[in-house]
Amino acid sequence: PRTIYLSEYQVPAFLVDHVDLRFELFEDGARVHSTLTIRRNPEFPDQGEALVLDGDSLVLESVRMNGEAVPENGYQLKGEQLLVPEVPDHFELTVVTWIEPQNNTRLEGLYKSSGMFCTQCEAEGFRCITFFPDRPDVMARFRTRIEADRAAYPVLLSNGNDVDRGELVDGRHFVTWEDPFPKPCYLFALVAGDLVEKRDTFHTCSGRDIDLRIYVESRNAQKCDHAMDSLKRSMRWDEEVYGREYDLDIFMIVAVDDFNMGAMENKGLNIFNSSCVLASPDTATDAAFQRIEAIVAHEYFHNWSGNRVTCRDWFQLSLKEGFTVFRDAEFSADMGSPTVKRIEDATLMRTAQFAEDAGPMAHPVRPASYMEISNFYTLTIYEKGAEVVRMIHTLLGPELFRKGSDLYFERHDGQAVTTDDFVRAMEDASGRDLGQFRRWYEQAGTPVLDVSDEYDADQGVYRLKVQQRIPDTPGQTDKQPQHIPFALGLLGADGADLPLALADGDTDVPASRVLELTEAEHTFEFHGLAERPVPSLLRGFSAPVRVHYPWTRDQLMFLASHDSDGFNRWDAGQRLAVDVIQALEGQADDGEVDARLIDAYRRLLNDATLDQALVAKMLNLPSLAYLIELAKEADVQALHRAREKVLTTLAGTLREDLLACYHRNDDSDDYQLTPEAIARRSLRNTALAWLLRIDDAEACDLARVQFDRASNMTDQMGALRALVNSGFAAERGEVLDGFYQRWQDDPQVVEQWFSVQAASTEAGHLGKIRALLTHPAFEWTNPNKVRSVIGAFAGQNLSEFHQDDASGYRFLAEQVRRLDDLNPQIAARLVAPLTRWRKFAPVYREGMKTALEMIRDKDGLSRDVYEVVHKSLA
Ligand code: HT7
Ligand code: ZN
Repeated sequence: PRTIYLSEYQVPAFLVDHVDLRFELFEDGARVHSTLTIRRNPEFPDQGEALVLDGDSLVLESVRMNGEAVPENGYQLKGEQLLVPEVPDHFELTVVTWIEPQNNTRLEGLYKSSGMFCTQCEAEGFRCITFFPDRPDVMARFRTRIEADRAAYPVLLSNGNDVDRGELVDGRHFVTWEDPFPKPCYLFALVAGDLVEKRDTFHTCSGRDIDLRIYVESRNAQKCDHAMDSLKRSMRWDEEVYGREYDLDIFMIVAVDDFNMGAMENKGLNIFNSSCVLASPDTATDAAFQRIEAIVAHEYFHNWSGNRVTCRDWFQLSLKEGFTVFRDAEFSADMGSPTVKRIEDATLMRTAQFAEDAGPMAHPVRPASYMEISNFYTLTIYEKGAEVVRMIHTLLGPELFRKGSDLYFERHDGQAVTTDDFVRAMEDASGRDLGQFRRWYEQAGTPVLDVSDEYDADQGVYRLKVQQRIPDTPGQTDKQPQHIPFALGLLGADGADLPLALADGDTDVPASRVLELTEAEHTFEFHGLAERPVPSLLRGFSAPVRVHYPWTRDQLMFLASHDSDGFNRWDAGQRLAVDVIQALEGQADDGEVDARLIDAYRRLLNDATLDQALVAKMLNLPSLAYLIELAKEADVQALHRAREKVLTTLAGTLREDLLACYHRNDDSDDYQLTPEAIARRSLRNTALAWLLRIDDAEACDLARVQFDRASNMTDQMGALRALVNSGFAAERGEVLDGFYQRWQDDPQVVEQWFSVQAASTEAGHLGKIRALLTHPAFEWTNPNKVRSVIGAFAGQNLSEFHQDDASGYRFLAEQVRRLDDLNPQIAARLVAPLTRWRKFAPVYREGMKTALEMIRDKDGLSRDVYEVVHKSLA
């Protein structure tokens, strides 16, 4: 496969002003009539250039130019592209193609899901529908007529407003949609199906009424309220926080069961993976409710950050994704607990994005090259990209940031632009120079901050030395220092924040500061300190960096109970637990768990004055994935044993406290989604899970009762998961069977049922995972089911996946080879757990590498999987 480079970007040779589409939808295929109004781009250097349109898996039926048939020697099919050598400066081109949505298992372009037609055009799916310059900087106005059988497809949707509808012969009908906003073709959408409509209205800040509609299969009609409420909250929030009003008169969401990602922000017609939109308390967990709110918001926010202002090319993907993730994170923080949201985001960064940034697929937030763009919908583009925007927000402050975003939207409305344009708007609005800051977009890898300190008691001066280094990544060495906002505080012996005076005699000094790191090394002095402070570093995870500082366990205990920054309290607890686990790694079974950790957990469990949402997070031990990420050469089984030792010691020692915590948080009220209620359920289910790790009989009874009586899925799933991960084999079998019997007709719940088993730590597991693949509810063509079994096993069940006989790796390789023929995007994503083979201890490494080679050697490997495997083995 060819590598595409950012440095080769050229403006498009032709622009498309208007697209007129007519879809004839049938059971054995679809005929697409496309009329493009095209003109040469005056900015393109060669005004004699041939017209080249992208295509993929299309059967070409006819080509007409300005209404006249183009003879077969007047165009060429070159590879998958349609080339028309002789074209005037302005013309209309009509192309008719035949496609087979019913056979489309890649789920790119037009495909069928549960009997309905739907589309996914980002990044390069539109070319699977018709020939087109499939690149985001070609923006056109679309008019779309959909024709289909009325009985089977009563609902026909596309972008914009419906402007015409009527009956056709043979029981068919049509609807025509017109989108007044020019858009790139990746935002095109079409849906045809037998769907029910849930309606609501949103009254905008300027007094317009927007017609809101969610379309779902009739069996899901009762599961739309949360998404609708989330949508209205998002619309209000975007008006209030960013001054962004919705622009069309109608906004639609459609739920589809087969979808490669979470959702898609098509203009006025968002298409969602069912699991990211449908929820009711009895079928969706708290986490699912929160995810739905965040994804609904994310897609809605794209209407401005992505659709009104879009990307010039796919190297700029983080322009829309990083900014929009930042926006949805702030929204979620405002809707719930900001500290908890920050902990969740930082955990994802530190566990998974840092791993990506240290692996063979590492790339900058603005990549310089790719083979297959679908592989670049990564944590780096999304999450690190959001952290980069957050740092601009931190450096500028909220007012100047808002000025910058206003300027960005105003300056670039209707344009396809670059991350550099975004930064420039921020600079121009604030007067700040972000020249060095731009390195965050260009340099891959996670910066490391080595921090050391000294205290001069005579002068009352505390000195903090901070050195930054950025590790090498594929194709990048000798990196330059980055501009890093480094938030910190200093704690006195009483646990209170000390004033941070940078010079003697400073008055009115803050208790927390954002220092700006720009050099490879800085030394900061803090004056007027009568005692040696305990540093609270990188408060709020103010930058996506690793911080190394030699905290003692006592200091960490102290920070975990006193830091005024909630995030750093949690972080101190995590660091303490990591230190204890790492120290136990490789020790014989009789290694002691530090009593201070047990004391810290006892206090957390019993102090009802603490913020319970934070306590619920602090109780979670660092995950095995995080411990692997921190290791130089990960011995997964040794880390797992050490972590289990800590967990079971805590559970055994704190049994009474856990039972008390469980009963104290008994939640018989109606289901509520407040941070307090979520924390109660989380605490209660954590207590249950821990007690079942030590096979506590009383807890087993509690879990059985909770499972039977739960009025919400969080509690039912909490009990199920705890039992599935316990040694109570009979109970485990019973609840799994009972759960399936009850929920077998609900695909979203069945997905959860699959993943709780695939992620279970029950020993001798692979046979059971294989059995799940032959279960009647498992579907190879449904990405959610594939993720819930294969993805959950390889991505979450690390102690079972990493076996020294390499069986887990061979299993994954087999499934990837099989999936590659069905859905390359999903296959490529599943390879991820193997890509970091170099990071693991030798006993694992060879097996992982061999599994990658097994995949590499498959005939007809897709470009998607080829890129991941070859880069991993390079
Ligand atoms: N912008 C959307 C990306 C997306 C996507 C990309 C590749 C393949 C399938 C896909 N489905 C959706 C999602 C988002 O970030 O909002
Ligand atoms: Zn997005």
